[in-house]
Amino acid sequence: MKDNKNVVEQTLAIIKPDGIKNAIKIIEMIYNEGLKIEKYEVRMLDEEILKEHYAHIVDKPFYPKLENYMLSSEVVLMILEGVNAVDKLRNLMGPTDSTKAQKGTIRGEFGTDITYNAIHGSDSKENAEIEINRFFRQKQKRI
Ligand code: IDP
Ligand code: MG
Repeated sequence: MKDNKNVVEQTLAIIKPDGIKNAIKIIEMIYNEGLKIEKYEVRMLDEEILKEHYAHIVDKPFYPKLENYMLSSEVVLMILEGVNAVDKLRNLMGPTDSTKAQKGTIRGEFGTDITYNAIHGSDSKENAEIEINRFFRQKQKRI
């Protein structure tokens, strides 16, 4: 075990519109990985929060398709907690392109391709904090 790796931390997961119908199975996989849901909310996202969340790819040609997809139904936003939660969730998700994701990963089981890939997970501890704040605390701050 590497130093400083065995710490309880939080990460943000989003069950995307195509993942909703398998949400129970996805949550089961998350719990089997030793992570738990600290908080969750089912809601529609909007263009503004998506442009912020996907700022790193907002200028890509595929962005409009991604935005339509993410607006096509409600999503499940979850703060997950556990030892090494960020890496654990990313490993459990599999790679962005679902066709390259192994069976037993969430994208391997429930994703379709590189766009429709069932789940989002923060890619670093730093981004996890930013994303948790974006999706769960921003609303309260605006009041
Ligand atoms: P990640 O979700 O695995 O972290 P990112 O590169 O952060 O991948 O991209 C965010 C989301 O944008 C992906 O999950 C996927 O839905 C979509 N996406 C990423 N790259 C492509 C692409 O090349 N074509 C179409 N959609 C993409
Ligand atoms: Mg990403």
